[in-house]
Amino acid sequence: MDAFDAELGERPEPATVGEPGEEPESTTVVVIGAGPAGLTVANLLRSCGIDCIVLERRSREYVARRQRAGIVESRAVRMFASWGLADLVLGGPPHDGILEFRVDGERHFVDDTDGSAGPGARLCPQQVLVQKLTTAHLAEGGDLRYEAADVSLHGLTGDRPTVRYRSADGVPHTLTCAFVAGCDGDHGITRTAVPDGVLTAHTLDHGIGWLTVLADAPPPAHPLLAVSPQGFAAHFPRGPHSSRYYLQCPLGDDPGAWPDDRVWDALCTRLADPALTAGPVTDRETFRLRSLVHDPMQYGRLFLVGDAAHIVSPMGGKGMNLALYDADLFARAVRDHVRDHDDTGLREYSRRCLRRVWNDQEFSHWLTRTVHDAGDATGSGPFLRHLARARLDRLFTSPTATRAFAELMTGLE
Ligand code: RFL
Repeated sequence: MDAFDAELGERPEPATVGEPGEEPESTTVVVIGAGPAGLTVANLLRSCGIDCIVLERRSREYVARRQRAGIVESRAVRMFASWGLADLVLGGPPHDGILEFRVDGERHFVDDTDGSAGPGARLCPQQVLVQKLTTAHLAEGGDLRYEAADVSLHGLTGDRPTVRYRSADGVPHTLTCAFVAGCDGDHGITRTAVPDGVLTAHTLDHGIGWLTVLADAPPPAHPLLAVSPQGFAAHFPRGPHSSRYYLQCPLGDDPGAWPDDRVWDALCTRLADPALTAGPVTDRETFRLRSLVHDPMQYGRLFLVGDAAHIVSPMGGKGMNLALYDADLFARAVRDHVRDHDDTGLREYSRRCLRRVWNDQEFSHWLTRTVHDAGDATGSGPFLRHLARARLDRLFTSPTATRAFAELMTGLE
């Protein structure tokens, strides 16, 4: 039993062994999931010489194509720089630090840089980050196993947890490790390995529906949030020739109810831009805005990282960036444990992550309410609309309010 076991203060569960005749493999960390969180954990661990095995349910091609976030915020850029990995894993141009709010067609530009020294945010789409993290990890000889099925966790409160899975050819495998990183997103299995009653789920349904559309159409000059009586809309860059759009829509709307003509008409109206250039739509989906936090983010030797622990409404661009922050704290904690026998980082992991998670949840909630309440004539009612417009007015006119906004956008302490 090592120092970390003593800290657990629980009776260790016995770890299960593999199938008869099967020789378990051993590693320091098993990472479940090869999204931004899992790949960042893997790259950071490798860069300090700690071995890990990454298990991913999907194929490499599928994971590399998944398009979601578009900006790596300053905090995360600086995090990768502190590990010497920024040039290797970040793509895309720097974000110029300007965010546009368009309120009933009137343009307001807000500087969302916090004025501190150091590299700023990057317009690096999530799939580019994932592709670069994958390439970097494999180039360093990293062990990344795709199409891993039936992953299950055992003995999480013991000193050597085991992870079992089946490879694509149906062969069962058993891994033993010191720690498991649960980086398998909101619908993964790692959280389900935690006994009932250990984690508390704090949830919020915002009561707002969004249609999101990806298109091969010119990106905006600056990320753009638009408030209008027809509802919220947004236009974000996702590469030199592609854009992501958001349109507030009735809850439960089917994406099929939004053919191309309707999408472009609604965008032209809500963005107050009749000359908006359309392009082929490559993806369209509807979803409900919700927020979720699991507390604590740890059970025994399982550490939840990224979306496996929390979901943030997309307003404010925090989900992927929080995943990168968790990954950094987890990798540092394991490094300190292995190198210096210092378990402070492991003990403090959940508390430190959650402090940042709630800070970003609050910002995301504030921005979500503001841009929706300020515009949607049918939703929140006139009183809340006036309050939201007063908040926007303060943001556009008060340097102190702009500065506070910028600090939250950049993600700096
Ligand atoms: P991911 O990206 O979901 O990756 C989890 C990985 O785990 C795999 N997996 C398993 N592997 C093995 N065994 C199992 N049983 C497994 N179950 C699942 C999955 O296949 C997958 O590869 O979680 P991660 O790494 O925590 O990263 C989180 C981010 O993906 C997420 O927070 C962001 O995409 C959220 N998000 C945004 N974040 C931002 O910072 N800025 C944005 O602008 C932004 N836009 C968005 C978004 C999310 C969106 N969706 C999902 C509603 C826009 C949208 C439309």
